Amino acid sequence: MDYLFVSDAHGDRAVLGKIVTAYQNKVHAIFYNGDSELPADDELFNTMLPVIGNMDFDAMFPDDRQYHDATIDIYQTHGHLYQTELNLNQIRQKVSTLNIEVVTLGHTHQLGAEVIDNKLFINPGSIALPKGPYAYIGGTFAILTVTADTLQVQFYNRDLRAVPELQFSFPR
Ligand SMILES: [Mn+2]
Repeated sequence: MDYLFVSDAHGDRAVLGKIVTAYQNKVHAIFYNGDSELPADDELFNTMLPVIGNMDFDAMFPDDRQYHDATIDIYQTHGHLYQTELNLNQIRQKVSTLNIEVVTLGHTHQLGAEVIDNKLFINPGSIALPKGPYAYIGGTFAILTVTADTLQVQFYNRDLRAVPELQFSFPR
């Protein structure tokens, strides 16, 4: 079962459209982690599950989301409400009481997949304005593949190509 995460498009609607078209029938859900700068009634959000970012000004976006299906439990938020630009202390506190396996964030524009407090934190990076050591890729998103005993994360570039050095596997 696959789940796609994308964030921080900052007005680059075209690349989001490309991702939705390519993946909407291939993954179980597409999470949009904030800072689209699009209205909440944009038809892209008929397919993607959004949360509000610090650069979104449509109050119809939710602050966060707890996603649950038969395969996985995920907590989604942009990150600014927990000041993730400083550190992960507040978000770690927030999710400590939640019965979830995956936390997904945006905001920093830096990709990451890391287990913290027994939860997998996935930041897909920014699809448009990447920062940090992987900014040279030019923008990324991530696909989580859930199997019976692993959580696998593969990052992709804007051409929808897997980045070979950005593939990670974690035991469940
Ligand atoms: Mn942003």
